[in-house]
Amino acid sequence: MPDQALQQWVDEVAALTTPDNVHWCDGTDEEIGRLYDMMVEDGVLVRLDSEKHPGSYYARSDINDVARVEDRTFICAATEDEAGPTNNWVAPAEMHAMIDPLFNGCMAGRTMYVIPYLMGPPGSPMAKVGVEITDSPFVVANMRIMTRMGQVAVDELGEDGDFVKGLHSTGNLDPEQRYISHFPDENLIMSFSSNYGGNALLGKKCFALRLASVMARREGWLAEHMLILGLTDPEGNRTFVAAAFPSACGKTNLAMLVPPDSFIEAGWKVETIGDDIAWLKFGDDGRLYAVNPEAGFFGVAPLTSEETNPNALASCRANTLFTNVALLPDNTVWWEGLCDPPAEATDWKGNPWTPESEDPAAHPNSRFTAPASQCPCISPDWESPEGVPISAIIFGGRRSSTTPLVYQARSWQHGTYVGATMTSEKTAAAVGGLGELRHDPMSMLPFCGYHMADYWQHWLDVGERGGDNMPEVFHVNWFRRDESGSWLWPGFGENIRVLKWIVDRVGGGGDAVESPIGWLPTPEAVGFDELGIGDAAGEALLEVDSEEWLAEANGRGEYLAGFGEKLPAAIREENDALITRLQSSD
Ligand code: GTP
Ligand code: SPV
Ligand code: MN
Repeated sequence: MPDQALQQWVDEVAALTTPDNVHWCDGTDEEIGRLYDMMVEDGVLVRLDSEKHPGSYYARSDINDVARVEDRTFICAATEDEAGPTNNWVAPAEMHAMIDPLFNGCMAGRTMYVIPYLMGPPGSPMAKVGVEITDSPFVVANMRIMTRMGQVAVDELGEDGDFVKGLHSTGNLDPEQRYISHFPDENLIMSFSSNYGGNALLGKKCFALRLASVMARREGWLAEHMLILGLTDPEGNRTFVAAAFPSACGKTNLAMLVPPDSFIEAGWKVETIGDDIAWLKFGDDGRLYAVNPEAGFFGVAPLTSEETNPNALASCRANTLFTNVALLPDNTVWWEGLCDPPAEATDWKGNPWTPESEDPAAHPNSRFTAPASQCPCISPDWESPEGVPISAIIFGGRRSSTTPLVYQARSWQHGTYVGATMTSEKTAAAVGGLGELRHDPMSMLPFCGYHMADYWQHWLDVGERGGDNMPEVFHVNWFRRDESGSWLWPGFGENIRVLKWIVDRVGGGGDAVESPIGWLPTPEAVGFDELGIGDAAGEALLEVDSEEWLAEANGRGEYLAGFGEKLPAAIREENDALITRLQSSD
């Protein structure tokens, strides 16, 4: 007997969208096998080589449907003030009047799939149920990898449980009719005319961040755009950290980092809990514990290689969906940076491609959808119902100048300010403005479901509650460049040197020098010598230029002032204090 409210909603949606059939997804192998066969037959998917990529498929999207669309993403809170200045707001009734008609009869001739899914580990007090209704079998296949779909969710829901409603239709993929709308007061998401990840897999950013952030504020926890990893030192001490970097700024890579040989030999080990989203809640001991609400990785393909991220490659060898990469004649896939270019390929648009072609073969935001359980370094605790205790929170952006490799905030309040004033260069994960520097607080600019200044206050409140048990806060930047435009820092596996310093600091060690922006490591503490990073590059990596930083802080002051009365005084005071420290450091 399904949940009554669910049955009623499904009936209502079917009456509105008039599908030919309604199919309740059970998430079994047989079901997904049939769907894959059907999609291959219909030409929606290509079945990949059964030895090199067993159980895996290749898809090309519409060429106008390759990334999140932030300008068409809406938070339909009751008032504009609740949504805040960083979100697009339309009143709920007005949005319904605009988009409900788009769903009118939109599934005629199609099958309507009802997908019950669980976000969070089964049996976890943090887990929450969603139901996505979609007319796209491609979305069903992705959701089956990214979430725990079927019976496990139905069981959790019971006969009268709460669930988040997500209504999705492919529509006609017209970008002008594309709407990703959130109704926090109705626990409802409505998504029309896109099949792309963050726009269409409604458990991910729409539920687990935008709606969950609203719930988290109400219930006293945090829903964050963060990876979660565990680091074991040679003595066997295990430390867990969570890190918030904006889209396509290195979360998946850091989450499954392979340490350089010298670190492996010394006994360092990295384990992955999550690569994109963390739900953090206080445990009985007063510490913050994190769970990964997802069950899969929706990872950026380009530049993923045996050298940069072997664990991601291993994760997406089998049972994976590849979207908008290049297809090779032997039914395998390729993307820029994977290995030497093939002599010929079919590019992401379906055109013949050779190494002489001008455009890339894979779209810069091409992705793999792969089960997290296939990651060689997945943590034995990745599905732990209570989550893992977090000792450090790391913010990070993509900055070619100004921001040093790593620094430690002075306190939780200062760390909240550091997160609130993050800036990063835009990437291909969202449509528009590639490379443009923008403020992206806590890497949640596109994902916070309410007023950003209220969200900062919530961070401060959580910090008050946690007191001395709160994690230490850090900021990293892997992307600083020299004058010729080359990366100053090798990144990837070598990032463990920065993680090691962070863990040392959390444990009360780690050589550090105070600077106006916070604590910086000494060059030795992050291994510049061993890496052959010379004095000039080393200085540039750890430089805090007072003039540049004064300009930065003044810019932040203007940005913060834009939040008006809701801006927490503590955040403004932190910026003022930074300016004072910079002025007296000359
Ligand atoms: P989303 O899935 O969009 O949230 O992205 P993400 O934050 O998980 O980013 P991901 O790890 O997929 O990395 C995005 C891009 O940054 C890839 O092309 C990586 O190769 C590149 N990248 C990741 N880590 C590093 C690093 O340490 N140094 C450099 N130079 N590039 C990196
Ligand atoms: C991101 O853009 O941050 C992603 C991909 O992780 S999406 O699922 O589209 O949000
Ligand atoms: Mn992301």
